[in-house]
Amino acid sequence: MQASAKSRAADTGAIDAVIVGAGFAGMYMLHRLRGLGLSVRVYEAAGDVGGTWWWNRYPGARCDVESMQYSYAFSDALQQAWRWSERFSAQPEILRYAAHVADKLDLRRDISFETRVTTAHFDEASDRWLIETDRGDRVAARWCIMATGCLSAARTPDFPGLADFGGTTYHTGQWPHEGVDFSGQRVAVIGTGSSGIQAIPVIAEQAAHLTVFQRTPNYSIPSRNGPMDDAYENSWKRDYPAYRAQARRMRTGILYGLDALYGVNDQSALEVSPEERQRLYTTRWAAGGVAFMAAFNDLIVSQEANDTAAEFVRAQIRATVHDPRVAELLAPRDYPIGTKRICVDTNYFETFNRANVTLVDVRTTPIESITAMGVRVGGVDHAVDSIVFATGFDAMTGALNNIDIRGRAARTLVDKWTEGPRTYLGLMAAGFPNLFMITGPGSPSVLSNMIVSIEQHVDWLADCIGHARARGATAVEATQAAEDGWVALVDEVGHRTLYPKANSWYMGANIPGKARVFMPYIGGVGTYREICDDVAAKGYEGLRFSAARATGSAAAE
Ligand code: NA7
Repeated sequence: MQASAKSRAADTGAIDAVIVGAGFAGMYMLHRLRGLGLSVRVYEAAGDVGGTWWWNRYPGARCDVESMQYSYAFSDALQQAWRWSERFSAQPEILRYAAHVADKLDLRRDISFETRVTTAHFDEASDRWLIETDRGDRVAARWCIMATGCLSAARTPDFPGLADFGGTTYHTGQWPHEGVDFSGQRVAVIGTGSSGIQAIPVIAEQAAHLTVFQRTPNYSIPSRNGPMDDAYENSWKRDYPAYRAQARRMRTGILYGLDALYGVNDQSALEVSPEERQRLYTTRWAAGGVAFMAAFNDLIVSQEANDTAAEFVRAQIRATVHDPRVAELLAPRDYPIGTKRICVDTNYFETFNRANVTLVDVRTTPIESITAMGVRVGGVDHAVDSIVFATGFDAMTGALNNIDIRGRAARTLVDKWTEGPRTYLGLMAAGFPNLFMITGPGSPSVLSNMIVSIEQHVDWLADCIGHARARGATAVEATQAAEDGWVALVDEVGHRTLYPKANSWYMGANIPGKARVFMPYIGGVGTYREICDDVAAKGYEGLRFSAARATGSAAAE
């Protein structure tokens, strides 16, 4: 189905809810709010549904959560009917799935595509958000739900000379929809995070020459991707609801396959013999995927335990890459494994054995400038025809801070978050009534299977909004005390792990000047769900419900 035509600027008057974003979060939120009988408008900058999968069309783009688990669970009919073709789905297939869901639920009639929300201002007299878009829409909505994604504000570093480059530049997160043919070209890829690691092997097969500019090497586990096995698919589908329920209780919201062999091993890496450790790592390396990190229960809390896993991966890199100098450059050393987002690849390290691939270390000598001809490092010019920026995103807060959001007393969210994001449960921020974030900072979000976390947030929010409406409240707001308590907990739990040791986007470290705060809640998806359920069961503890002055009702705690 084609995306709808651009909406014309419209003064839509007052509606119940605005949702910003039509990725998996916005789509399901729309479905749930419709179910409550609310009038809803969704604004989406892209040309169709799919969010991150609409934008990230770079070669090799693929999900690192297994296909059988990276899909909606709210409809058994949907999960039974859809068939995935590979163990780990590629971007085009996930996008087709998103479009299929939009068709099935007839979502597009409430979505304005190619429309970016620019401002959201809270009107204290009416308890409504006044929302404007770049197409001139103006609408007043009781509820404003930010389904803006955690990794949606693409970032290209401000390299000197960038404007002078005579070739073509691309960002992995804003890839041209018609695709790019690199045949016969000299290509530069800058960045070796998940996107770079997926794109590099595919581009290397097409380009005449590929030069990879690496600042920080990454730990990457082979995906062992392949066609979907019918028996595996059927075993999931036979008992889908039960497996989904199990996954929701896991730390990451992921069941590591149905084979107990690859589940979470509740042993310390230090309590088994070196031979047994090696055997377990080898088995998981052979099985592929992020279940590698579930080999022991202390890999993210104990440096000593972590060192054993990190050394195992370094040994694999050395065994794979023929040139020992290149292997050493590719072997991460200065941060614990898993504390920067672990990568999952197909032939990444093998790609550096190709004659047409060069690795340039820009850690010791940073990129000096982009010139008309290419990339200059340490006075050496690397001539290229195209540059691919795989340089990541202003993660978790970027998309929110790009909107002019003003809450009570016209305070901006940017101002509130100067020292790092502050939320209650990653869902709301004090002083910003009726503004909800799906998978916001302070929730498990990027540390989890995003669709599991999205469904949990959407269901919780739909219940919360239903609860507010039932009691005649026109405003729901996190109390300052509840927010303070949650921020402290997120910080405390984060610091019980090794995560703060890495300069990661989880910490805001990839954006110059951004506050260094560990942003996601790392207590686990299962634990987090229990906390949220408990909050709701206690009458939404930590939230204040009130009625607008215009209605004459009194505030109700
Ligand atoms: P990431 O993981 O943020 O990776 C960005 C990469 O770009 C990373 O290797 C950076 O090195 C590198 N980078 C950024 N700025 C520069 C400069 N100025 N010079 C050289 N290299 C630079 O983004 P991805 O898109 O790969 O992945 C994001 C998430 O999307 C991923 O984790 C999945 O969840 C999906 P650094 O490590 O900062 O030294």
